[in-house]
Amino acid sequence: MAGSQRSLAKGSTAPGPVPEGIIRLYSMRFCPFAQRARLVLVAKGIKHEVININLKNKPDWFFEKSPLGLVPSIETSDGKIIYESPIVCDYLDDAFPENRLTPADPYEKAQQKILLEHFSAVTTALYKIMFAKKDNQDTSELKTQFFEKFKKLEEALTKRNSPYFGGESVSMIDYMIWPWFERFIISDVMEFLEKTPRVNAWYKLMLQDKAVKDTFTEPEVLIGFVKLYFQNDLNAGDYDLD
Ligand SMILES: N[C@@H](CCC(=O)N[C@@H](CS)C(=O)NCC(=O)O)C(=O)O
Repeated sequence: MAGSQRSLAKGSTAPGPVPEGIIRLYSMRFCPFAQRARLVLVAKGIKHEVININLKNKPDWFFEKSPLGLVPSIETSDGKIIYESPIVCDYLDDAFPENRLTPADPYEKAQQKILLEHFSAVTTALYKIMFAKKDNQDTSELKTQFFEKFKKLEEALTKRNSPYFGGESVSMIDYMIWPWFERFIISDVMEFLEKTPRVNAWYKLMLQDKAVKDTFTEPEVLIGFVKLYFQNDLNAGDYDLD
């Protein structure tokens, strides 16, 4: 997996200036929001370096790099800081206009943003299931609620009649939602893909995508991370590193 260096924690020295011609990403190996930025960096072929942050024991200097204390954030060689994953991804697409991921057409662009809003209900439902599972609660009702939201994605592909959410090829919206599909295994909702044939076909196409392959985390590694995370292990983010 790319970006697999140990995380920097409290007490670490702040990294020096970003080298000319490079974007620096502050990340965490298992963060789906940070994966959005990693997907866009790879898909657009932007030269970058990744600095992983120990989110359970953050360095003090990290707040200068990300005022909300969250990953992802990016830093440019002239010291600009950009954070919040959709804003980071849009910035990257605008600042590096080759291999555009966002549609030029304003209506298409708006459609992608609307779908992203709908998708936030899917992620909320996934987190609810994950926490209920952790507490050994029954998740059947939560899974029904999840499927209600998830079905909207099948409807979107049906309406558009295209393999990807933005049309005939991969675009920004696909990368914005992908990271959570890798994490379906954690909430035990893989079975729902079988009930949504168009989304399932999209899922299989995405698995072949270069950026997806480059940023992919194996399911058993994700499961191992989540276990440590729930144990409040300070080094959960470094799970599976030597
Ligand atoms: N709205 C933010 C969410 C980012 C986020 O929640 N990142 C998590 C890791 S997956 C984080 O940095 N957590 C640290 C904390 O909550 O202190 C975005 O889209 O970038």
